[in-house]
Amino acid sequence: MFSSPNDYSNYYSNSANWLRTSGITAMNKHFAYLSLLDEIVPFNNQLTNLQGLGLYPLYDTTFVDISSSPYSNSHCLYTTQTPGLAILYHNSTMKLSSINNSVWTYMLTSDPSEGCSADLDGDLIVGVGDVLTLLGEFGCSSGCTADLDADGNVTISDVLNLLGLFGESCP
Ligand SMILES: [Ca+2]
Ligand SMILES: [Ca+2]
Repeated sequence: MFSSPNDYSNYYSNSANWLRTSGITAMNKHFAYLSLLDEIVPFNNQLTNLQGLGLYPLYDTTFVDISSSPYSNSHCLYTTQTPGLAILYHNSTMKLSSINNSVWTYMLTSDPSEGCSADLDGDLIVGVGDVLTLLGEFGCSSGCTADLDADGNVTISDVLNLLGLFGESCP
């Protein structure tokens, strides 16, 4: 997600309305990359924004300066890198550095569905909602989203596949 400067409302001391409105993009496809030392949006306000979105505390914050990809599979990343040519800490997440290169590569190339293909409704856990979604597609033979074993059809094999993953949570 790329955000605008008005994500946090000082007047309401809360995240902007549009952040707290549920969207159609699954939460495991959102990533946040913050600067702990941001001079424009204090870190606590940034966290409030992520809470409004639902990303935090679903994912714990991970300090990228002392960890490496895949950052415990967190989607809430932060840094204290000095801004350098970016001048402000507010922009330090975008400066050219090996840390940022690693973080952006992680955010832009990680496949949230990897290892959790059975989470069909994107709530980060394989549960009843996914079973119902799969059953709703039972018998599908083209363009199926619930074709877990990728044989082109949604059959009993996919049901068994899903049940085998039941209860799994997704990074
Ligand atoms: Ca699910
Ligand atoms: Ca199948």
